[in-house]
Amino acid sequence: MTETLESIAQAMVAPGKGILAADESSGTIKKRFDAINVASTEDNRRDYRELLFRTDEAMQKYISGVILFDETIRQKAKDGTPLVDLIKKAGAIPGIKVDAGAKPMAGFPGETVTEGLDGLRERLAEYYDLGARFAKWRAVIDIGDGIPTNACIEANAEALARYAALCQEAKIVPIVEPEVLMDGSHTADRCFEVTEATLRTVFNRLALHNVKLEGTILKPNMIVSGKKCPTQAGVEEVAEKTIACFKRTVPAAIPGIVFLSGGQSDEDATAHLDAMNKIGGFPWKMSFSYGRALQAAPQKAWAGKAENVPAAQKAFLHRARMNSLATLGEWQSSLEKSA
Ligand code: 5MM
Repeated sequence: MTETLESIAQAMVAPGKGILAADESSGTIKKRFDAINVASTEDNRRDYRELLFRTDEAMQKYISGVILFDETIRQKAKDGTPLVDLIKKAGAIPGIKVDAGAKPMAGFPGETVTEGLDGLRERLAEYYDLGARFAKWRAVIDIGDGIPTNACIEANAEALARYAALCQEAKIVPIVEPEVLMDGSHTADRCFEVTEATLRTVFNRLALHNVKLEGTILKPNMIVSGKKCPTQAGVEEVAEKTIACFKRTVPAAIPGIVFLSGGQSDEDATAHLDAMNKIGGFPWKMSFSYGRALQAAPQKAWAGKAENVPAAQKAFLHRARMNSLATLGEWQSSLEKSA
């Protein structure tokens, strides 16, 4: 079959499958390794990611694609096999994070704009040759006193649209990730308001830049209460509000919405996704592109020790399976307890 943007995007949200976000940049993976007392060396990062990509059952049955960091897309497994080949062998699609990070926005204290457009055309061509068929760019929108400003939302949406257009020119599917952070004490309704405004602007800019929606995947936050909000929205409320917000703002031509976990507990991230799919009645696939909610458990089980690799793989398989069930609305909390 000829590979098109549409066929790649459809494969990324194939039934029962979702994306493993393993694109932690150097600073973030160091933070994750610090938490398990593992030194963030090139070999340790390789060993850890290799154990994930060699979890055959998880990769073959539940993972449609993996988002990689620049180092990882060039890295080889201990036996010399390129890590990208392990991913492809499992039937998953390699992807690449191409943004250069969220940087303080001049004139707008407390807000950031994501950089990385300079030289992006050339980098995308190289990543295509290295095997990437989709990419990811994350914009960060924080909620606080007087923020986000329209200027911050507009600047980030414009960058996302320019990135997405360059990806499609390079035959690479863009994952468009505008993340409204769950840090802070705001309510779920405030999260709704900001996410709605953000998504409206993002889809406006995607249209302005002639981005083909059929070949684009959206990676958003769910509508949740801020972590420090005294009243926390329950599972049903999160599911209903998230669906309502997306029905208002996300065109039906988008093949899939793959959520980020954003600091939710593993089980909350699964329960919310499951509740949305149990409700159903929306035009897009709703799946996952979790980083922390797929990796926290295997990282803890691994703790940098070779003898813990089977336990870490078991933990990764379990989370991948639970989230796969959630994409079908077939998860139950009892499955967590029995495991
Ligand atoms: C895996 O974390 C990704 C990379 O973050 P940095 O650029 O800060 O290192 C991150 O973009 C991730 O893909 C998404 O935020 C989703 O991850 P979570 O952990 O929120 O599910």
